[in-house]
Amino acid sequence: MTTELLLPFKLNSTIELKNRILMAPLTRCMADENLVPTQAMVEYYARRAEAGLIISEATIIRPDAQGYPNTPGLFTSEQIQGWQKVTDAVHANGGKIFAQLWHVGRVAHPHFFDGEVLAPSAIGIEGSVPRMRELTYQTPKAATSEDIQSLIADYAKAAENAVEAGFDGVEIHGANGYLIDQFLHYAANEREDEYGQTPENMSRFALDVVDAVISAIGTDKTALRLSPGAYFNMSEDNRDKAVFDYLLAQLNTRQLAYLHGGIFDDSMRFASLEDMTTSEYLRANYSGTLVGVGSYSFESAKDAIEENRFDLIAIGRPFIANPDYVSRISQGKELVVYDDAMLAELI
Ligand code: FNR
Ligand code: 8K6
Repeated sequence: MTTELLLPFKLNSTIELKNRILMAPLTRCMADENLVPTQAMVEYYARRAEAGLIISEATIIRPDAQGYPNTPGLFTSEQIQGWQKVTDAVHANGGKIFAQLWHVGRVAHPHFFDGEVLAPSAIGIEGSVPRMRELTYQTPKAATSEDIQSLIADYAKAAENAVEAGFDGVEIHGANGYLIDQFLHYAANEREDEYGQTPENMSRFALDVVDAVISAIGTDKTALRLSPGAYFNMSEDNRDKAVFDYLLAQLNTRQLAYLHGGIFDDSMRFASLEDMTTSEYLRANYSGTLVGVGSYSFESAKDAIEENRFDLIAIGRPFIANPDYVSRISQGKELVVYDDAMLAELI
């Protein structure tokens, strides 16, 4: 079967992907007690090297970034060495892999680290850590200017660590209600300094992180995920669109490796985005390489790319169920249907 989806795509002058299918970042909570990738994770990623690009599960940049059990890190030498085994195995199988850099902000829980929960403002979320009902979320501390500068520096350091660990680049996790996204939405950001109140100020943290990572590892290796529509741990606000309009205009001047929408179902329309879907809104406002995602099948992704609605597709749950996703769809073979029960082990 020949289709553009299965042909090579140049992200930029230094990175060429062998096809347009990305494995979406998928948290699996399977790292060891020191948040080091295990041998089972090495094999799990190596089995998926047929993807044009694997994006790693979200990987925390420092201890207070953690909100779920056993999520891997990229801040100790042991973690860097653990990831080196993953990237070596993916490369040995002819694949490429980016690390997704993560700080959960107010979704963190001090059960996992010593210290405070940091966020743009002291606005908590309801509920508790998934599958750990006794760990209810706390009201975070509004980050001080010094906290913000140290967070930015730690994203850059984690990006350097990723390159040291052999990753081909990084995707900054700016989506899904976590730290960077919290700065971008009025529901979580009530700051009165240069990081709040206006679209320009609310975009500043995201842009500072992007620029610090670009300075550390170069623009060709730097990508970003954004969720312009608030949908996860966050409420929608019609003022948010102006923030993303501003942010995307700024990102258009930066030549990122790609921009990736964060959404579970890209047919969902957002009132706060004038009734557009995530990919429609990003395509209309962002001029660089765009990755679509969210409940796509091979067929619907093929149509979307032929219709120029985005350039690359990220596939999540089907990749959990089918390590050989790319072979199966290229050969027209049936896919194993994803089930949440599959999250219990790494196949
Ligand atoms: C996710 N998703 C996700 N997103 C992200 O940016 N970082 C992450 O670590 C995770 N983790 C994660 C775990 C699990 C179990 C699921 C199901 C999803 C979201 C994921 O990248 C993707 O956007 C969605 O799964 C939608 O794509 P599919 O699954 O419909 O192809
Ligand atoms: C987004 C990161 C979540 C990390 C937790 C991993 C385990 C949760 C598995 C549940 C998968 C179901 C996906 C549906 C979530 C809907 C969110 C809007």
